[in-house]
This record gives sequence, C-alpha cells and structure tokens, in this order.
Amino acid sequence: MQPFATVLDWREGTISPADNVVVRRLSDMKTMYHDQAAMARMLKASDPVLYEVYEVHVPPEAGHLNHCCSIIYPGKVGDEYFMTKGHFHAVEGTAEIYVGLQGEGMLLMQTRDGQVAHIAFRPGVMAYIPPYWAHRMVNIGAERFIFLGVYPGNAGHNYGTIEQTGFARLVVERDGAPVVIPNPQAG
Ligand code: M6P
Ligand code: ZN
Repeated sequence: MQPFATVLDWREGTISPADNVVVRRLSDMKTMYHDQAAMARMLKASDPVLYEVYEVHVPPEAGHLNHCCSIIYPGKVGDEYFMTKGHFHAVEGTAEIYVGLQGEGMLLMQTRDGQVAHIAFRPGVMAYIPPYWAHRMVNIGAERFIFLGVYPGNAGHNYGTIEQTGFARLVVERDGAPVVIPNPQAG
C-alpha cells in the first residue's frame, strides 16, 4: 500500500477524512455504570452521546498501526463520570499508546490476574498501555476530553470480559472532585 496522511484537529478531536466514526450513546452503556437507578432515570429523559471515536482503517495485520481520536463528553451517570466501554485487545499481547490532547481524564487499567493501575491525563500526557492490560478512559473534567490512540492493526477489541465483570476501579465524584475507588460490584 501507499503512504497516506489524514488531518487531526486536536482541538475538536476529529480526523478527516475518517473511515468510520463510532458514536456511543447512554443506551449502549446500560449495564456499565454502577448506579443503575441513575442510569434508568437518565434514559427516561434522553439518550445523549457519551463519546465518539474517529477511526482510520489500516489492514488488520501486526505490522500496521491503527490510529484514532476519541472525544468523551463531560457528564456523569449518578456520581460516575462518562467513560469508554473499556476493553482487552482480542490479541492480548498487543500494546497501545494514548496521548491526551484536550481536557482532563483518567486512564484505568487492569490485568486478568488482578493488577490495577491508573494514570491522570491532561494535554500532553502520553501513556503506554503494555500488552495484557485492559484499558478504559474517563472524562473527569467539565470540558470535552480528547485523546489519540495508536495500536497494532491486528489487536482487535474484546469487550466481553469487561461487560461481564466490570472494571475493578470506578472514577466517581466525591465532594466535587474525582476519586478512584474500588468497584464493590467487580466480579
Ligand atoms: C481509543 C482506542 C480505540 C477505542 C476507543 C473507545 O480511541 O482504544 O480502540 O475503540 O478508545 O474505547 P472503547 O472501544 O473501549 O469503547
Ligand atoms: Zn485498545
């Protein structure tokens, strides 16, 4: 294939041209927030977009690099901040790099054998997510949280484990500030 370029608008979080834009709404995340009553109340009123991902497609092979830009909107379900679904890679021995571009976030990570980690994001923070670590981004600020992701072409997404067991840590608001706490429902 030939070299190519796209344009990343790092203030807006868009890539053009993008091959695909993933739009995730509240209703796509029904089971993922700890306060199910708050989720039900919010869904009765509306179904807002929680985040969008501008994706550039490359061949799904190990030598290639997927790259995408995500925008997580500000907000909470109950006391839990808007966040991505979070995933392991389908090919678990593949890493990822996240770079913060706008706003404030928290990266939650965990392994299958019970290790957990988190990294606070502001513009310029560049995190290395090693192979075998599941990852979820959370918007802990009042503005949009925008970040770039780069990962191997063959990595794929495995959402099943996180959907079933949740993340070991939650990011919730306490006394007006974000805190990372153990998830009492984590299985
Ligand atoms: C980042 C990357 C993407 C991922 C997106 C949203 O941009 O890791 O691969 O799709 O975040 O996260 P999720 O797929 O967990 O909803
Ligand atoms: Zn990933």
